[in-house]
Amino acid sequence: MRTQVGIVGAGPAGLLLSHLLHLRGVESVIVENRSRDYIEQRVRAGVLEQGTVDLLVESGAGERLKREALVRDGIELRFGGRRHVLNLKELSGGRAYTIYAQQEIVKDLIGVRLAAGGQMHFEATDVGVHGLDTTAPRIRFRTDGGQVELQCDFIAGCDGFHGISRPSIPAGALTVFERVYPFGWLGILVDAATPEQETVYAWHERGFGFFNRRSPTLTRHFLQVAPDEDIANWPDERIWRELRVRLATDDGWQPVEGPVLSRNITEMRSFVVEPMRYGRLYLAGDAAHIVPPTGAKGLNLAVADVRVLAPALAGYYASGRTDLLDAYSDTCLKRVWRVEHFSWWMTSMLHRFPDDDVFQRRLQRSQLDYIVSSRAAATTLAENYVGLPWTTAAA
Ligand code: RFL
Repeated sequence: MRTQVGIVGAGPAGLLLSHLLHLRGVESVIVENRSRDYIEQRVRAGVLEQGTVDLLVESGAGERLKREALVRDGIELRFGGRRHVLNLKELSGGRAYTIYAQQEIVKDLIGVRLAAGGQMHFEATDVGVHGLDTTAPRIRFRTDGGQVELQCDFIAGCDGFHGISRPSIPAGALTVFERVYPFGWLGILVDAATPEQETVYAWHERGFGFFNRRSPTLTRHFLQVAPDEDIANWPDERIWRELRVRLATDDGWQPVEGPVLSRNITEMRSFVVEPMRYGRLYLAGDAAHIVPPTGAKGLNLAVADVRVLAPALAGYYASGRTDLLDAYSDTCLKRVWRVEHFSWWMTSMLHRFPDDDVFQRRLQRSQLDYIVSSRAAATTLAENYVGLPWTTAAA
Protein backbone atom coordinates (compact mmCIF):
# COMPACT_ATOMS: atom_id res chain seq x y z
CA MET A 1 0.00 0.00 0.00
CA ARG A 2 1.29 3.49 -0.85
CA THR A 3 0.29 7.06 -0.13
CA GLN A 4 1.86 10.50 -0.12
CA VAL A 5 1.29 11.35 3.56
CA GLY A 6 0.67 8.62 6.13
CA ILE A 7 -1.14 9.97 9.20
CA VAL A 8 -1.06 8.20 12.56
CA GLY A 9 -4.12 9.11 14.65
CA ALA A 10 -7.67 10.22 13.80
CA GLY A 11 -8.03 12.94 16.41
CA PRO A 12 -8.68 16.56 15.42
CA ALA A 13 -5.06 17.02 14.22
CA GLY A 14 -4.91 13.93 11.99
CA LEU A 15 -8.41 14.31 10.54
CA LEU A 16 -8.08 18.01 9.80
CA LEU A 17 -4.63 17.52 8.26
CA SER A 18 -6.02 14.83 5.97
CA HIS A 19 -8.91 17.13 4.97
CA LEU A 20 -6.68 20.18 4.31
CA LEU A 21 -4.27 18.04 2.26
CA HIS A 22 -7.16 16.70 0.19
CA LEU A 23 -8.28 20.27 -0.56
CA ARG A 24 -4.77 20.90 -1.91
CA GLY A 25 -4.69 17.73 -4.00
CA VAL A 26 -2.41 15.73 -1.68
CA GLU A 27 -3.35 12.15 -0.87
CA SER A 28 -3.21 10.71 2.66
CA VAL A 29 -4.18 7.61 4.62
CA ILE A 30 -5.11 7.68 8.33
CA VAL A 31 -4.25 4.83 10.71
CA GLU A 32 -6.15 4.90 14.03
CA ASN A 33 -5.97 2.32 16.79
CA ARG A 34 -9.45 2.96 18.27
CA SER A 35 -12.83 2.25 16.74
CA ARG A 36 -14.72 4.96 14.89
CA ASP A 37 -17.50 4.74 17.45
CA TYR A 38 -15.07 5.24 20.34
CA ILE A 39 -13.44 8.38 18.95
CA GLU A 40 -16.81 9.85 17.96
CA GLN A 41 -18.00 9.56 21.58
CA ARG A 42 -14.84 10.61 23.46
CA VAL A 43 -15.70 13.71 25.55
CA ARG A 44 -12.83 16.21 25.76
CA ALA A 45 -12.50 19.79 24.54
CA GLY A 46 -15.29 22.26 24.00
CA VAL A 47 -13.93 25.80 23.69
CA LEU A 48 -12.79 26.86 20.23
CA GLU A 49 -10.82 29.94 19.27
CA GLN A 50 -12.12 32.25 16.58
CA GLY A 51 -9.35 31.12 14.18
CA THR A 52 -10.19 27.43 14.70
CA VAL A 53 -13.83 28.06 13.86
CA ASP A 54 -12.93 30.18 10.83
CA LEU A 55 -10.62 27.47 9.47
CA LEU A 56 -13.20 24.71 9.92
CA VAL A 57 -15.88 26.81 8.22
CA GLU A 58 -13.66 28.03 5.36
CA SER A 59 -12.49 24.47 4.66
CA GLY A 60 -16.07 23.20 4.36
CA ALA A 61 -16.04 21.14 7.58
CA GLY A 62 -18.07 23.62 9.61
CA GLU A 63 -21.62 23.35 8.29
CA ARG A 64 -23.08 21.67 11.39
CA LEU A 65 -20.85 23.77 13.64
CA LYS A 66 -22.35 26.95 12.13
CA ARG A 67 -25.85 25.66 12.90
CA GLU A 68 -25.35 24.12 16.34
CA ALA A 69 -22.39 25.78 18.07
CA LEU A 70 -22.84 28.37 20.80
CA VAL A 71 -20.92 31.59 20.11
CA ARG A 72 -19.85 33.31 23.30
CA ASP A 73 -18.65 36.85 23.92
CA GLY A 74 -17.51 36.59 27.52
CA ILE A 75 -16.25 34.55 30.45
CA GLU A 76 -16.95 35.01 34.14
CA LEU A 77 -14.27 35.02 36.83
CA ARG A 78 -15.95 34.13 40.13
CA PHE A 79 -14.23 34.75 43.46
CA GLY A 80 -15.06 36.15 46.87
CA GLY A 81 -18.74 35.37 46.26
CA ARG A 82 -18.90 37.81 43.32
CA ARG A 83 -19.32 37.34 39.58
CA HIS A 84 -17.03 39.35 37.31
CA VAL A 85 -17.93 39.13 33.64
CA LEU A 86 -15.26 39.97 31.07
CA ASN A 87 -16.55 40.82 27.61
CA LEU A 88 -13.77 39.22 25.60
CA LYS A 89 -15.25 40.17 22.26
CA GLU A 90 -15.26 43.84 23.08
CA LEU A 91 -11.78 43.64 24.68
CA SER A 92 -10.23 41.77 21.76
CA GLY A 93 -11.60 43.92 18.99
CA GLY A 94 -14.43 41.67 17.88
CA ARG A 95 -13.15 38.11 18.28
CA ALA A 96 -15.36 35.64 20.14
CA TYR A 97 -15.02 32.01 21.21
CA THR A 98 -17.29 29.12 20.37
CA ILE A 99 -18.53 26.14 22.32
CA TYR A 100 -18.75 22.98 20.21
CA ALA A 101 -17.65 19.61 21.53
CA GLN A 102 -14.49 17.94 20.25
CA GLN A 103 -16.33 14.70 19.45
CA GLU A 104 -18.67 16.67 17.18
CA ILE A 105 -15.66 18.07 15.28
CA VAL A 106 -14.31 14.53 14.98
CA LYS A 107 -17.67 13.32 13.60
CA ASP A 108 -17.84 16.22 11.12
CA LEU A 109 -14.28 15.65 9.88
CA ILE A 110 -14.77 11.90 9.50
CA GLY A 111 -17.92 12.75 7.52
CA VAL A 112 -16.14 15.08 5.09
CA ARG A 113 -13.23 12.64 4.65
CA LEU A 114 -15.55 9.72 3.89
CA ALA A 115 -17.60 11.86 1.49
CA ALA A 116 -14.39 12.63 -0.41
CA GLY A 117 -13.36 8.96 -0.52
CA GLY A 118 -10.72 9.40 2.19
CA GLN A 119 -9.00 6.25 3.45
CA MET A 120 -9.10 5.60 7.20
CA HIS A 121 -8.16 2.40 8.99
CA PHE A 122 -9.80 2.17 12.41
CA GLU A 123 -8.94 -0.40 15.09
CA ALA A 124 -5.45 -0.89 13.68
CA THR A 125 -3.18 -2.80 16.07
CA ASP A 126 0.61 -2.98 16.48
CA VAL A 127 1.00 0.39 14.76
CA GLY A 128 4.65 1.32 14.18
CA VAL A 129 6.55 3.96 12.17
CA HIS A 130 9.79 2.97 10.43
CA GLY A 131 12.51 4.44 8.20
CA LEU A 132 11.91 7.94 9.54
CA ASP A 133 15.34 9.22 8.53
CA THR A 134 15.07 7.82 4.99
CA THR A 135 13.12 9.14 1.98
CA ALA A 136 10.79 6.13 2.20
CA PRO A 137 9.21 6.08 5.67
CA ARG A 138 6.61 3.39 6.41
CA ILE A 139 3.71 2.79 8.78
CA ARG A 140 3.20 -0.86 9.69
CA PHE A 141 0.01 -2.05 11.34
CA ARG A 142 -2.33 -4.97 11.61
CA THR A 143 -6.00 -5.04 10.65
CA ASP A 144 -8.60 -7.81 10.38
CA GLY A 145 -7.14 -8.50 6.93
CA GLY A 146 -3.63 -9.07 8.30
CA GLN A 147 -0.33 -7.16 8.37
CA VAL A 148 -0.13 -3.95 6.29
CA GLU A 149 2.89 -1.90 5.28
CA LEU A 150 1.96 1.62 4.17
CA GLN A 151 4.76 3.26 2.19
CA CYS A 152 4.75 7.05 2.45
CA ASP A 153 6.69 10.12 1.36
CA PHE A 154 6.04 11.70 4.75
CA ILE A 155 4.48 10.64 8.06
CA ALA A 156 2.45 12.92 10.30
CA GLY A 157 2.49 11.82 13.94
CA CYS A 158 -0.95 12.99 15.13
CA ASP A 159 -1.43 10.23 17.70
CA GLY A 160 -1.70 12.33 20.83
CA PHE A 161 0.37 12.35 23.99
CA HIS A 162 0.29 8.57 24.50
CA GLY A 163 0.89 7.62 20.86
CA ILE A 164 3.83 5.80 19.29
CA SER A 165 5.18 8.47 16.93
CA ARG A 166 7.10 10.60 19.41
CA PRO A 167 8.64 7.60 21.26
CA SER A 168 9.83 6.22 17.89
CA ILE A 169 12.25 9.14 17.55
CA PRO A 170 15.74 8.17 18.79
CA ALA A 171 16.58 9.37 22.29
CA GLY A 172 18.72 12.46 22.07
CA ALA A 173 17.07 13.84 18.93
CA LEU A 174 14.40 15.66 20.95
CA THR A 175 14.55 18.03 23.90
CA VAL A 176 11.66 17.64 26.36
CA PHE A 177 10.27 20.52 28.45
CA GLU A 178 7.81 19.41 31.09
CA ARG A 179 5.88 20.45 34.19
CA VAL A 180 3.44 18.18 36.00
CA TYR A 181 0.91 19.90 38.28
CA PRO A 182 0.09 18.59 41.76
CA PHE A 183 -3.64 18.29 41.02
CA GLY A 184 -6.08 16.90 38.48
CA TRP A 185 -9.52 17.82 37.14
CA LEU A 186 -12.62 15.80 37.86
CA GLY A 187 -14.97 16.42 34.94
CA ILE A 188 -18.64 15.58 34.57
CA LEU A 189 -21.02 16.03 31.66
CA VAL A 190 -24.56 16.70 32.86
CA ASP A 191 -27.85 16.32 31.06
CA ALA A 192 -29.19 19.75 32.07
CA ALA A 193 -28.72 23.27 30.72
CA THR A 194 -27.29 25.99 32.90
CA PRO A 195 -28.78 29.48 32.45
CA GLU A 196 -25.34 31.19 32.44
CA GLN A 197 -24.15 32.24 28.99
CA GLU A 198 -20.53 32.70 30.05
CA THR A 199 -17.93 30.03 30.79
CA VAL A 200 -17.33 30.33 34.55
CA TYR A 201 -13.89 30.02 36.18
CA ALA A 202 -13.97 30.03 39.99
CA TRP A 203 -11.16 30.65 42.45
CA HIS A 204 -11.88 29.28 45.92
CA GLU A 205 -9.95 28.34 49.08
CA ARG A 206 -10.99 24.73 48.51
CA GLY A 207 -9.72 24.74 44.93
CA PHE A 208 -10.69 25.55 41.37
CA GLY A 209 -14.20 25.07 39.96
CA PHE A 210 -15.56 25.49 36.43
CA PHE A 211 -18.67 25.06 34.35
CA ASN A 212 -20.05 25.97 30.98
CA ARG A 213 -23.03 25.17 28.85
CA ARG A 214 -21.97 22.67 26.21
CA SER A 215 -25.17 22.69 24.20
CA PRO A 216 -28.77 23.81 24.75
CA THR A 217 -29.21 20.67 26.91
CA LEU A 218 -25.76 19.82 28.36
CA THR A 219 -23.45 21.34 30.99
CA ARG A 220 -19.78 20.53 31.66
CA HIS A 221 -18.37 20.93 35.18
CA PHE A 222 -14.80 20.57 36.46
CA LEU A 223 -13.42 20.46 39.99
CA GLN A 224 -9.79 20.53 41.04
CA VAL A 225 -8.97 17.28 42.88
CA ALA A 226 -5.82 15.45 44.01
CA PRO A 227 -3.87 14.06 41.03
CA ASP A 228 -4.23 10.47 42.24
CA GLU A 229 -7.86 10.87 43.33
CA ASP A 230 -10.05 7.78 42.92
CA ILE A 231 -13.22 8.66 41.04
CA ALA A 232 -15.08 6.13 43.19
CA ASN A 233 -14.69 8.62 46.06
CA TRP A 234 -16.86 11.12 44.18
CA PRO A 235 -20.49 10.06 44.11
CA ASP A 236 -22.86 12.59 42.51
CA GLU A 237 -23.92 14.09 45.83
CA ARG A 238 -20.34 14.92 46.80
CA ILE A 239 -19.69 16.56 43.40
CA TRP A 240 -22.82 18.74 43.66
CA ARG A 241 -21.97 19.68 47.25
CA GLU A 242 -18.46 20.73 46.28
CA LEU A 243 -19.68 22.71 43.27
CA ARG A 244 -22.16 24.53 45.51
CA VAL A 245 -19.34 25.55 47.87
CA ARG A 246 -16.66 26.49 45.35
CA LEU A 247 -18.97 28.36 42.98
CA ALA A 248 -21.13 30.01 45.66
CA THR A 249 -22.15 33.62 45.10
CA ASP A 250 -23.57 36.15 47.52
CA ASP A 251 -26.80 36.12 45.49
CA GLY A 252 -27.29 32.39 46.12
CA TRP A 253 -26.12 30.59 42.94
CA GLN A 254 -27.04 26.91 42.74
CA PRO A 255 -25.94 24.41 40.07
CA VAL A 256 -28.66 23.08 37.81
CA GLU A 257 -28.54 19.39 38.66
CA GLY A 258 -29.28 16.59 36.23
CA PRO A 259 -28.19 13.06 35.31
CA VAL A 260 -24.39 12.69 35.06
CA LEU A 261 -23.67 11.29 31.58
CA SER A 262 -19.90 10.85 31.94
CA ARG A 263 -17.21 11.42 34.54
CA ASN A 264 -13.44 11.22 34.49
CA ILE A 265 -10.29 12.55 36.12
CA THR A 266 -7.62 14.24 33.98
CA GLU A 267 -4.02 14.84 34.95
CA MET A 268 -2.61 18.33 34.44
CA ARG A 269 0.63 18.70 32.55
CA SER A 270 2.62 21.16 30.45
CA PHE A 271 4.85 19.44 27.90
CA VAL A 272 6.73 20.45 24.74
CA VAL A 273 9.23 18.62 22.54
CA GLU A 274 11.63 20.43 20.27
CA PRO A 275 11.93 20.13 17.37
CA MET A 276 8.51 18.91 16.23
CA ARG A 277 10.15 16.93 13.44
CA TYR A 278 12.56 14.07 12.95
CA GLY A 279 13.57 13.22 9.37
CA ARG A 280 10.34 12.68 7.47
CA LEU A 281 8.17 12.42 10.59
CA TYR A 282 6.29 15.61 11.54
CA LEU A 283 4.61 15.74 14.95
CA ALA A 284 1.38 17.72 15.33
CA GLY A 285 -1.04 18.37 18.20
CA ASP A 286 -0.84 16.58 21.54
CA ALA A 287 1.89 14.28 20.14
CA ALA A 288 4.22 17.29 20.35
CA HIS A 289 2.79 19.40 23.17
CA ILE A 290 0.32 19.32 26.05
CA VAL A 291 -1.18 22.17 28.04
CA PRO A 292 -3.30 22.02 31.19
CA PRO A 293 -6.91 22.52 30.03
CA THR A 294 -7.44 25.73 32.06
CA GLY A 295 -6.73 27.89 29.00
CA ALA A 296 -8.87 25.67 26.71
CA LYS A 297 -6.09 25.51 24.17
CA GLY A 298 -4.99 21.93 23.30
CA LEU A 299 -7.32 21.32 20.39
CA ASN A 300 -6.82 24.85 19.14
CA LEU A 301 -3.07 24.33 19.11
CA ALA A 302 -3.47 21.03 17.24
CA VAL A 303 -5.46 22.92 14.60
CA ALA A 304 -2.80 25.64 14.45
CA ASP A 305 -0.08 23.02 13.78
CA VAL A 306 -1.85 21.36 10.87
CA ARG A 307 -2.76 24.73 9.44
CA VAL A 308 1.01 25.20 9.01
CA LEU A 309 1.83 21.61 8.03
CA ALA A 310 -0.76 21.17 5.26
CA PRO A 311 0.47 24.01 3.02
CA ALA A 312 4.10 23.07 3.75
CA LEU A 313 3.48 19.52 2.44
CA ALA A 314 1.38 20.82 -0.46
CA GLY A 315 4.18 23.23 -1.39
CA TYR A 316 6.55 20.27 -1.66
CA TYR A 317 4.24 18.47 -4.09
CA ALA A 318 3.42 21.59 -6.10
CA SER A 319 6.94 22.84 -6.70
CA GLY A 320 9.42 20.70 -4.78
CA ARG A 321 9.99 23.48 -2.25
CA THR A 322 11.18 22.32 1.18
CA ASP A 323 11.60 25.67 2.94
CA LEU A 324 8.12 25.56 4.53
CA LEU A 325 8.70 22.02 5.77
CA ASP A 326 12.08 23.02 7.16
CA ALA A 327 10.47 25.98 8.95
CA TYR A 328 7.51 23.92 10.26
CA SER A 329 8.82 23.28 13.76
CA ASP A 330 10.09 26.81 14.41
CA THR A 331 6.91 28.34 12.99
CA CYS A 332 4.68 26.22 15.24
CA LEU A 333 6.80 26.53 18.37
CA LYS A 334 6.34 30.30 18.52
CA ARG A 335 2.58 29.84 19.02
CA VAL A 336 3.09 26.72 21.15
CA TRP A 337 5.17 28.61 23.72
CA ARG A 338 2.74 31.56 23.83
CA VAL A 339 -0.07 29.11 24.55
CA GLU A 340 2.06 27.18 27.04
CA HIS A 341 2.60 30.40 28.94
CA PHE A 342 -1.07 31.40 28.88
CA SER A 343 -2.21 27.95 30.03
CA TRP A 344 0.37 27.84 32.82
CA TRP A 345 -0.60 31.38 33.89
CA MET A 346 -4.34 30.65 34.04
CA THR A 347 -3.63 27.40 35.90
CA SER A 348 -1.29 29.07 38.41
CA MET A 349 -3.74 31.90 39.06
CA LEU A 350 -6.83 29.76 39.62
CA HIS A 351 -5.71 26.60 41.44
CA ARG A 352 -4.78 25.83 44.99
CA PHE A 353 -1.26 24.36 45.14
CA PRO A 354 -0.42 22.03 48.07
CA ASP A 355 2.48 24.22 49.24
CA ASP A 356 0.61 27.52 48.84
CA ASP A 357 0.86 29.75 51.87
CA VAL A 358 -1.29 32.74 52.75
CA PHE A 359 1.11 35.02 50.89
CA GLN A 360 0.62 33.06 47.69
CA ARG A 361 -3.16 33.14 48.06
CA ARG A 362 -3.06 36.92 48.51
CA LEU A 363 -1.00 37.20 45.31
CA GLN A 364 -3.58 35.18 43.41
CA ARG A 365 -6.42 37.36 44.70
CA SER A 366 -4.50 40.48 43.78
CA GLN A 367 -3.98 39.19 40.25
CA LEU A 368 -7.68 38.40 39.88
CA ASP A 369 -8.70 41.79 41.27
CA TYR A 370 -6.34 43.44 38.79
CA ILE A 371 -7.80 41.56 35.80
CA VAL A 372 -11.37 42.54 36.65
CA SER A 373 -10.48 46.18 37.32
CA SER A 374 -7.86 47.02 34.68
CA ARG A 375 -8.71 47.11 30.99
CA ALA A 376 -5.07 46.43 30.11
CA ALA A 377 -4.95 43.29 32.27
CA ALA A 378 -8.33 42.07 31.03
CA THR A 379 -7.25 42.62 27.42
CA THR A 380 -4.23 40.36 27.93
CA LEU A 381 -6.50 37.57 29.09
CA ALA A 382 -9.06 38.27 26.36
CA GLU A 383 -6.79 38.22 23.34
CA ASN A 384 -5.09 35.01 24.46
CA TYR A 385 -8.39 33.30 25.30
CA VAL A 386 -10.11 34.02 21.97
CA GLY A 387 -6.83 33.18 20.25
CA LEU A 388 -4.10 35.40 18.93
CA PRO A 389 -4.31 35.98 15.19
CA TRP A 390 -2.35 33.58 12.99
CA THR A 391 1.10 35.02 12.44
CA THR A 392 1.81 33.10 9.24
CA ALA A 393 -0.26 33.18 6.10
CA ALA A 394 -1.32 29.74 4.89
CA ALA A 395 0.76 29.34 1.74
P1 RFL B 1 -5.95 13.31 20.21
O1 RFL B 1 -7.29 13.91 20.21
O2 RFL B 1 -5.43 12.67 21.43
O3 RFL B 1 -5.96 12.27 19.02
C1 RFL B 1 -4.93 11.32 18.86
C2 RFL B 1 -5.51 10.12 18.14
O4 RFL B 1 -4.48 9.16 17.95
C3 RFL B 1 -4.96 7.88 18.32
N1 RFL B 1 -3.82 7.02 18.68
C4 RFL B 1 -3.26 6.13 17.84
N2 RFL B 1 -3.57 5.79 16.57
C5 RFL B 1 -2.83 4.81 15.99
N3 RFL B 1 -1.80 4.17 16.64
C6 RFL B 1 -1.48 4.48 17.91
N4 RFL B 1 -0.49 3.83 18.54
C7 RFL B 1 -2.22 5.50 18.56
N5 RFL B 1 -2.16 6.05 19.80
C8 RFL B 1 -3.14 6.98 19.86
C9 RFL B 1 -5.92 8.15 19.47
O5 RFL B 1 -6.86 7.09 19.65
C10 RFL B 1 -6.60 9.44 18.98
O6 RFL B 1 -7.74 9.18 18.18
O7 RFL B 1 -4.83 14.38 19.76
P2 RFL B 1 -4.91 15.65 18.78
O8 RFL B 1 -5.57 15.29 17.49
O9 RFL B 1 -3.57 16.25 18.79
O10 RFL B 1 -5.96 16.65 19.49
C11 RFL B 1 -5.63 17.23 20.72
C12 RFL B 1 -6.88 17.40 21.56
O11 RFL B 1 -7.54 16.16 21.67
C13 RFL B 1 -6.57 17.94 22.97
O12 RFL B 1 -5.52 18.87 22.92
C14 RFL B 1 -7.80 18.62 23.62
O13 RFL B 1 -8.78 17.65 23.96
C15 RFL B 1 -7.39 19.41 24.86
N6 RFL B 1 -8.54 20.03 25.56
C16 RFL B 1 -9.04 21.22 25.13
N7 RFL B 1 -8.55 21.82 24.03
C17 RFL B 1 -9.11 22.96 23.56
O14 RFL B 1 -8.62 23.51 22.55
N8 RFL B 1 -10.20 23.54 24.18
C18 RFL B 1 -10.76 22.98 25.29
O15 RFL B 1 -11.77 23.49 25.78
C19 RFL B 1 -10.16 21.81 25.84
N9 RFL B 1 -10.67 21.22 26.94
C20 RFL B 1 -9.07 19.40 26.69
C21 RFL B 1 -10.15 20.03 27.37
C22 RFL B 1 -8.60 18.16 27.14
C23 RFL B 1 -9.14 17.57 28.26
N10 RFL B 1 -8.65 16.31 28.64
C24 RFL B 1 -9.51 15.18 28.76
C25 RFL B 1 -7.25 16.04 28.48
C26 RFL B 1 -10.68 19.45 28.50
C27 RFL B 1 -10.17 18.23 28.97
C28 RFL B 1 -10.74 17.66 30.23
